[in-house]
Amino acid sequence: MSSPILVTCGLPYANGACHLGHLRTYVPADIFVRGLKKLNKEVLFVCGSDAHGTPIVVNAEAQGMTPKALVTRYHQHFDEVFKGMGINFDLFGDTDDAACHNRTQEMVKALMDGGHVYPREIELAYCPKCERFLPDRYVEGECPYCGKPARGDECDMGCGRHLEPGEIKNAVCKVCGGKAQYRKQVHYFFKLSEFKDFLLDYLPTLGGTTSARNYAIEWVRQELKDWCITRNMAWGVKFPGHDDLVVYVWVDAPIGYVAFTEEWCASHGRDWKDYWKDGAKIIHFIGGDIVYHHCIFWPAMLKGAGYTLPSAVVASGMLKIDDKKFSKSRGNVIWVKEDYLERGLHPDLLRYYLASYTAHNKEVNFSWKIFADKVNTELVGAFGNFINRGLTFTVKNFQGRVPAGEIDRDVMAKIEETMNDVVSGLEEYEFKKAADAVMSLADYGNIYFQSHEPWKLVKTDMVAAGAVLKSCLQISKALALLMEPVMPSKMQNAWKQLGFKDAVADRPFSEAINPIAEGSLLGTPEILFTRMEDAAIKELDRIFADRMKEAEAKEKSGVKGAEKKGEISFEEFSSLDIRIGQIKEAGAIKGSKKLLKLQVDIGGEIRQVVAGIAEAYPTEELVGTQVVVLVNLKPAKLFGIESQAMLLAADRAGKAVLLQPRVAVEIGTKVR
Ligand code: B3M
Ligand code: ZN
Repeated sequence: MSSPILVTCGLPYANGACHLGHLRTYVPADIFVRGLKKLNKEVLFVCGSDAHGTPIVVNAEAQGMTPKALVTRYHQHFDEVFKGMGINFDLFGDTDDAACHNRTQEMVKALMDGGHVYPREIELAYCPKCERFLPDRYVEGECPYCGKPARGDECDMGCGRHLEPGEIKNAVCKVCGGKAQYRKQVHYFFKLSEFKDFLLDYLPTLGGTTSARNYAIEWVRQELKDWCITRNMAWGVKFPGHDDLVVYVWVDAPIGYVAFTEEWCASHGRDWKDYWKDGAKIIHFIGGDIVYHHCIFWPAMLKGAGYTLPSAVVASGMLKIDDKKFSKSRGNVIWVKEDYLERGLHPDLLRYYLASYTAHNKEVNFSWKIFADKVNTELVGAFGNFINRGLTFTVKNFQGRVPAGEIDRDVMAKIEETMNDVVSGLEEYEFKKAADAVMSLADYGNIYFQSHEPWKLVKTDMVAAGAVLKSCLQISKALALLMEPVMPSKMQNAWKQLGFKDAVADRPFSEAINPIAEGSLLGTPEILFTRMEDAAIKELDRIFADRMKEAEAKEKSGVKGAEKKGEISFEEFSSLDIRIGQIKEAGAIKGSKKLLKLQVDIGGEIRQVVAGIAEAYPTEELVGTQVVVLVNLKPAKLFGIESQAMLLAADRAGKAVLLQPRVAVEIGTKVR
């Protein structure tokens, strides 16, 4: 047997729900693995949750949970969604597994023993108020290269560079909002610069998508700085010999690939070294934004520690929704569980969309409209229709059995050509090529059926009719076999309708040119794909549009800005004079749609207040209501009118909601 193949997918951060952008990598990888199995290859497919790193710690803190609890929650979520989408990992692990801790320590020690790691004193952002160092996402500031606002480890709004610890300028602590200082500390560096020649030799031999390889070569040619691999945190994999340090998340995350292989091998009586020490074929599927880590850091680490190098890195293009850049905060997102699976939409439809929309390294645009068009025209109109016509016609006229006769030679040739295109599509990581080839076989089938007019032949020449239908059934058999990697569950259904009792997933592609047996009993024809009606598309579009609107309103009302602020003392709080007041008069302000001029009784004294509540309350409703008033705010002029206090309000979908005491109290009562 040829050497085994290991396929991995980039590890999702266990820090948020699965969205459509994630599937852009996982679905094609699953298609690829299913295809390899149909070529009788021995293939192992692993992935897992990325459990470490500062975003998880920051997020867990904000939600009042432990990082472990947060990771467990999202780990289960991803596991469930992947299964729901028919993505069948042999193992879906978690980088906080013991196996990952052990393997990481092992590899880091190997790198240290090999002289590839050294300590160096650097200046790091430190928050004197929180009394801690501020790794990665704990700090925000300015990019030292382009000056744009940046996060501790990444210039995400500017030039996109990876930032090394201490590089960020004008650092501010994300926890308390205070200005950070820079303090000296010893950290450990991986001598990446020493691997320049190795990488320049290795990268041209790396398979996968060309753009990934070329980017990486370009970066290596330009600059290769040593890489700081330790962080001051408690959550993560301990750096050997230093209890106060963990390794940077991008060290242990890819090591997860090795650890998951070990875990699978341990429970299957196999040796993980067959994969990672003895030159198996290792193929990484990743998002296009993490090429640097997989083509530069990772091969250098593997080389330094003496492990098998990846043979291919397959990077997917990004995903847009309605031609707009995907963005969670802007609501431009489709959640796989909530918006798709839980609405009863079939996973295979989305799998087909993602595979067939465009080349793997290009950007996919998703919209419900295109989705419905693809389903209705390609899957219902062409593919499903063809299989159904041949089957129902045979069942009706040939007692549900495969008729006798020779299969048309042209049909066999077309099937063989399709099979070759599917295989070369998979080999080239061009999943669109594979899906399109099968779809064109369905088109060919429809034309074949139409032009041979079996509905006429059954009246004049049953033998000829039988031969035509047998050829059609052969095409259907090929369609089910060749499309199985893309639409596994729908094709299992088609397979059953064709009378097969086993799993289509277990049959090789080559079965497509094995003639369907004369006289064998067909199953009961049923509709494979159903039309997406306009009403359903409208509803999906509405949900999406509402989410965008809600996000926009949130943005305006500053809910996003309601992150933790710095602590204040009780004395500082007490310096606010907040009282219960009562609105006595309310009137419009000329030229402003939003503002009202109010006279508010704050307990024996009337204050004039300008408040942005015109869109939320009609003036007549306001008079007589009790409100919460900040009395000692410095007066300000709005639209030329002096405002001598401020009403407290919350925000709901962009509109003000006034705060009120739960029961009426005496006017002027102090709020404390
Ligand atoms: N957890 C997710 C990302 O950056 C990151 C991938 C790790 S792969 C070893 O897309
Ligand atoms: Zn920058």
